[in-house]
Amino acid sequence: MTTGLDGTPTGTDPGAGPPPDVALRLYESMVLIRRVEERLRDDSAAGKLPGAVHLYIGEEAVAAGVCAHLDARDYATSTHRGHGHFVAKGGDVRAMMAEIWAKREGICRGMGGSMHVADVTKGILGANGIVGAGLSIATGAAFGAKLDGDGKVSVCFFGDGASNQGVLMETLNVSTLWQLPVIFVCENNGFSEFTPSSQVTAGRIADRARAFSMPVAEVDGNDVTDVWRAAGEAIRRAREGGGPTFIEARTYRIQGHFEFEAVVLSGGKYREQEEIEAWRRSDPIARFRSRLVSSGTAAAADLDRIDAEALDRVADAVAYAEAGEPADPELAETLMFAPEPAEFGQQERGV
Ligand SMILES: Cc1ncc(C[n+]2csc(CCOP(=O)(O)OP(=O)(O)O)c2C)c(N)n1
Repeated sequence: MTTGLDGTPTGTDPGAGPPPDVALRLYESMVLIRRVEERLRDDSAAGKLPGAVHLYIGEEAVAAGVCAHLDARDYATSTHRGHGHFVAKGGDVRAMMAEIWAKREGICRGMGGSMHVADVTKGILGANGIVGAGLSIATGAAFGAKLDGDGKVSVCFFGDGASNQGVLMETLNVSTLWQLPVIFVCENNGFSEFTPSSQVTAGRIADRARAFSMPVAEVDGNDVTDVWRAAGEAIRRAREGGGPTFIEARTYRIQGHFEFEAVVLSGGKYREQEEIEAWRRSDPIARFRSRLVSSGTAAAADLDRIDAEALDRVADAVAYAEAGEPADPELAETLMFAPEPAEFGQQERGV
């Protein structure tokens, strides 16, 4: 529920859910992300991937619920756990997979890998290995959007760990002051790497935004309807010139911080198996699926078809990535620096 500064509801109808066509798209988006991540989990375990992957399994409702309100002209910034945001924002799954496999066909020509998937043509301003870096990028993009004056918005996905970075205070401040069309989406999954939030995070994360007089929504991040509703209100307000909103989505990551974390932990543990199992019972996809079926919004067979299509798309993307050419190491030098503006035009035209 969205609340104003005094904690009173700001007018969202708590009963209003997505219309059936949107509900099916939300389901489709979550399932596609899940199948991508499961395949990456398996390929990582099989030693097929060239680098580490941070998986989003269990958190899909946040990306899906927010991005359902965005189109390609809107901006989104992401984190090291960024595949879900890329997919939900409409990124090309084949090109993302090829990127993760470090192939020339990758969306960044194989030079960025899992933690840097980006497609500026779709407003996907990039996953980012620097915790909290997306905050300033998204706020800058929102400043540009405000200057353009055409109703674009900018969304920043970040973790609870990033909420302790100083840049959050700077971006909350300036975005409120200048009433920028930015939506801060904190994915509070309870951990920063192997450290529980309770050990490093003082106070309530959403209170950081309240201190700047920003509207706040605290939502169940495993309930895609809840996320969708709060994001819809925030994005509508931003498009209409009403300034920023802060959404804190409580969720949980089912996989480790990254695949192979067991190697780093060497026998140690930072959470109990029972806790993981409890959150599995609150799986966002299973919850939404049973609601869709019990409400008569969709037949189980329709959802099964969506599941099968997602599996096919992922298999196709992996086959494309596997068949690709290895990234060209020489590009590491030429792509390191942005070309001079004049040169840039020529490069873009292939001169
Ligand atoms: C500026 C910076 N500090 C530290 C790190 C190391 N690091 C990588 S991921 C991570 C935890 C991030 O936690 P959170 O923001 O909650 O995201 P989550 O992994 O839970 O999705 C840390 C500390 C980093 N990449 N960048």
